[in-house]
Amino acid sequence: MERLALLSHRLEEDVERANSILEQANQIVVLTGAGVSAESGIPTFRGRGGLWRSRRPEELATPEAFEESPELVWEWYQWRRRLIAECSPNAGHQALARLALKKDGVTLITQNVDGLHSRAAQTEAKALNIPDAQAAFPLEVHGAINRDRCSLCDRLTDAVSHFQLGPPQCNDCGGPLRPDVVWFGESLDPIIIGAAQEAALRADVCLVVGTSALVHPAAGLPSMTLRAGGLLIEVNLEATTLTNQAAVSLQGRSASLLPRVIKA
Ligand code: BV8
Ligand code: ZN
Repeated sequence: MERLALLSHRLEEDVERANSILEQANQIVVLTGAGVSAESGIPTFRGRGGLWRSRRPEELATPEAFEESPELVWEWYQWRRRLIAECSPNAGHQALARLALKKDGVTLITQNVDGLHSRAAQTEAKALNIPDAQAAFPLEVHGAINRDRCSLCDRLTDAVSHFQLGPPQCNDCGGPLRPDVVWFGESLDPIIIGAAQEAALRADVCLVVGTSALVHPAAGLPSMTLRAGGLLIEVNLEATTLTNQAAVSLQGRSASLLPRVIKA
């Protein structure tokens, strides 16, 4: 019992330290990964039950895979869209939205394509009676699964909701539609990743939550804050390559830790 009490006391101290670092910071950048959405029921990629456990990313999340087997890739995204449609933002998304709505100088950046941060932004802005939720909408560096993009003319449309065997055709040019996400081997939108890198460079603190920090260039953002003299706070279920560079590393579930760290 003694050891458990000691561990939870230490965690409480770390939560307090993280909270005071955030309170004193002028510029905060937040980077989230699949771990933030795990407690909403959306599988992560590399952890237990992760999406890449049963399939290899190269088979499904690359332009070559889409070229090779458009039906398989399209079906996989349809399956993920249906799953995400049943899920809601959790207390971690809500705490981050409140932080961004109530404190100046906060930039949310997400690798997730599930749109849960944006949904939390809208519900929290309403709950706080803040007319404009914009401040809590994240930079979605890997795109958004609920948007389709034409592979030929880049026309954007809301994701097709009815079941469709294989990718639908673009109404403008007849090209095959694809989810508007960034696949491996594809460049990120230079405006979005540029804004994210600028925010990381000017941040006093980078709060990194629920990411294995393996996928670049997004995974390089926390190091940009560190190199520019900022601090790192990590919230994750397990240790990552960033853990030993963190001023505070909180090991645990983001949906329970974030509301305690942010207390906004
Ligand atoms: C690029 C959208 C320039 C799709 C994703 C060879 C050829 C080409 C490129 C490369 C190459 N070698 C390396 C590269 C670069 C490559 C890369 O980084 N590869 C890695 C894997 C080595 N990057 C790219 O290709 C990028 N583009 O570099 O362009 C270029 C162009 C041409 C040629 C060369 C370079 C594009 C990368 C974007 C890929 N798209 N997603 C889709 O989602 O369908 S990436 C995918 O991984 C997701 O977006 C996800 O967000 C991202 C990162 O994963 P995580 O979010 O970290 O999730 P993960 O499961 O890994 O970890 C979850 C963590 O949460 C764990 O630590 C777990 O412990 C924790 N956790 C779990 N539960 C909880 C929790 N924590 C707290 N609470 C909980 N409850
Ligand atoms: Zn088109």
